Amino acid sequence: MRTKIAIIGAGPAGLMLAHLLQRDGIDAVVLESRDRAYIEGRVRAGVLERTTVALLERLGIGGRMGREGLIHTGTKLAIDGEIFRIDMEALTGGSTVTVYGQQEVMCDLFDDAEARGIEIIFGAAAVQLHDVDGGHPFVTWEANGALRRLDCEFIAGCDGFHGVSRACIPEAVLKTFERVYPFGWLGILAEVPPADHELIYANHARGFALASMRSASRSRYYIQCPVEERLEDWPDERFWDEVALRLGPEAAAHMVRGPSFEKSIAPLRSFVTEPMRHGRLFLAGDAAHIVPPTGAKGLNLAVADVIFLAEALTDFYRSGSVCGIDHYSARALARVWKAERFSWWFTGITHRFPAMDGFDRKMQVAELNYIRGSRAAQTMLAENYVGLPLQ
Ligand code: FAS
Ligand code: PHB
Repeated sequence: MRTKIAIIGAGPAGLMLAHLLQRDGIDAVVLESRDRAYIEGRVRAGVLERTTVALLERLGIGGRMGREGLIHTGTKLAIDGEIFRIDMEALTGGSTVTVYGQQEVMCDLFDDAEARGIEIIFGAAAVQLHDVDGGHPFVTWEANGALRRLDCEFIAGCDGFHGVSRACIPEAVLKTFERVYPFGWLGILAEVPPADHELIYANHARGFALASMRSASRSRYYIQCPVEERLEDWPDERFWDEVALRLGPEAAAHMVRGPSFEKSIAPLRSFVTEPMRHGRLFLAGDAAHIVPPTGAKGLNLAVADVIFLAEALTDFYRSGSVCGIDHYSARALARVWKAERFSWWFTGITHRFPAMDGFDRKMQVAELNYIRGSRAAQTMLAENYVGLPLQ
């Protein structure tokens, strides 16, 4: 087989890139190790920045999001149960976010990929990248016991944190930056109306909690928990009691309890790889960087990466210019580091760190109270949360 761009991974990064390249008439083939049902089954992101929403609309894939997505003009923070609102729309000159689950985004991307003839090879096992820093890159994989080969001109490594692409950049070239947080997020999905029509990020002496949703009848809640925590130690009732405590009486009074149909623990990490390009290999999304989900940036960063990458590749195929390709890594990393800083900062003022003492806690509360009373501080939070402009 031969194509121009071999895309490894059919998550948000890989599929969005495939749609962008297809729109620009650039051949690409997506290689994915799992099947569609597995990818659509992963809960993950819930908040879409304006740039992600705009891209889905530009690609003509925003119909269902437009009908079912929830536009949020603000978000809420709570300090030991005292809730205050950040009017993001007013503070950013009209920008909002859209609550629309990653599962729904993936379903829409797959539906339209089929309709547009985008080639996705599912179940591609043992994917290997070859000659990424030479002139003739190619990818091999196993399917039904046979070795398959795809010759290409460039490879887009969109295979997530645990993929194979990043390891193809020689250690002498690759620099990684990491912060592993001493806690995780225990999250549930339940078919109950949300406690509030907006998200509530709660800092509490017992630890962080987040009240989110997927629709007016489906809620997503998270509490901070020790990384080694076991799911079996958290029957629904204990979870609901704890999240009610941390959200505080005002939100708890509106909280509807019900059986969870999904429950999982996610570790929290900040991670960045530099550079995001090596030879003819480009990394995008979680393959190159991870943010703690506090800032709701992971999926949105993956989308920004592939917007930059598609622009660079389209420019190359249309004009022969390598300018975009050569600047892709620096351009993407400039945005990545700002999102890393915001996600790290927002995690720092909302979570309970095991090593914290009384003074640290007072600093957190003082910073949150400063935000409560300062338009400047709220503006900083709001403009980062809705998504910084693409540059
Ligand atoms: P993905 O990991 O999504 O996709 C990579 C794909 O590559 C997968 O389908 C995988 O099967 C495939 N693959 C892996 N190895 C392969 C191989 N060797 N060969 C072929 N294919 C391979 N982000 C937000 O923006 N907002 C949020 O609210 C938010 N909440 C989150 C909550 C949780 C609990 C978690 C865990 C994440 C959250 N995120 C959030 C981040 C999340 O959305 C990721 O950033 C996003 O899925 C990244 O997309 P990709 O880079 O495409 O990677
Ligand atoms: C979610 O709804 O899953 C969600 C929302 C906001 C975050 C993280 C996760 O910051």
